[in-house]
Amino acid sequence: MPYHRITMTHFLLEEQRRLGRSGSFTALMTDIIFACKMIAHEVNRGALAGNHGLAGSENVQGEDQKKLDVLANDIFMHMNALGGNYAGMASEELEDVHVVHGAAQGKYLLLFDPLDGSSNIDVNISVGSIFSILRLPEGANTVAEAAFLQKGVEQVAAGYALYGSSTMMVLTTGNGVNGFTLDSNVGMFMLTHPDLRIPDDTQEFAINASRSRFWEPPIKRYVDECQAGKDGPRGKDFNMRWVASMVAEVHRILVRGGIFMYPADSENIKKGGKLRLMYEANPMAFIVEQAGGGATTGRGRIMELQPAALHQRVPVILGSKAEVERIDAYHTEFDRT
Ligand code: P6P
Repeated sequence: MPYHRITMTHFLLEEQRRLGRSGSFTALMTDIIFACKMIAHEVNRGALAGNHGLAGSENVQGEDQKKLDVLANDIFMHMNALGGNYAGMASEELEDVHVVHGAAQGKYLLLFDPLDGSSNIDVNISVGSIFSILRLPEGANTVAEAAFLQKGVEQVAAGYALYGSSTMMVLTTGNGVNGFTLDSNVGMFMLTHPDLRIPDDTQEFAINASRSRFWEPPIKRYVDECQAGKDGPRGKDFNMRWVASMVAEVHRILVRGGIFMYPADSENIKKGGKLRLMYEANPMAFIVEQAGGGATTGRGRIMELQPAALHQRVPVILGSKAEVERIDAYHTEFDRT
């Protein structure tokens, strides 16, 4: 029967009833879903719509913005402002927070990387959107940066859209992780991956190996042991992947296990690492932990970090729990020497 699946909206309504949630949360997600559908359309049209290439501007990170970076950011901001649920928003593409309805109306804060991995657009490799939802702190009269600087454990929801061979959305609201695939014939995300769980063990690691000369000893030890294969200390062979698109890496890990590492190293340490805490590491850490995996800096749980700045960067090690625990142990041993 072709229509045995349920839509993402029906799934959210069922979860709302089951958890006794207010309808505003489902409304929040409806706007995000719309935004991701529109971005998927623009990504899939690619060069046909003149969406490849540079926008001719830089973002707050000092990175050249792609045309689709700007377009995706505009779509995310416009669509999510319409619903009236957000007090404010923060984007990788914007230096400052954006006040939407102020403290008077919106109860939530939306943080997002509108198009992560955008260096892959022109070469047609998967890219994605990452989002994180926080509550506006009780009693907050203004929506300033300080209101956003909450630990990852405070997230109400987190998710991503993956614009890949199929367009998918993955979402957690703190009750497990579920995946939805866009049926472009009817324009609806359908539940296709209920209750995603990350296998504790893996034989697949992901790291940008061109940076090995900068790595700290614990990371070098872990990767060397993986590369030593079945005759080495791990007693099994490993495979390596590197897509340069965090959303694609995390999705692969959710579906079949694995470990993703973007550690601080001797070259990026002055910036605190590569990936951003508030709208990349925290949402992905929430998703991975809710799927039974681990997400640390190598020296502590990512979601326990107290943010000091909106665009701060952080070391990221996430994926299959046993592997994250092993890498953490290597850091602990190293720090004791
Ligand atoms: P590198 C994309 O720019 C990103 O933020 C992540 O999506 C990705 O995992 C990483 O950076 C890629 O970094 O060093 O391969 O360019």
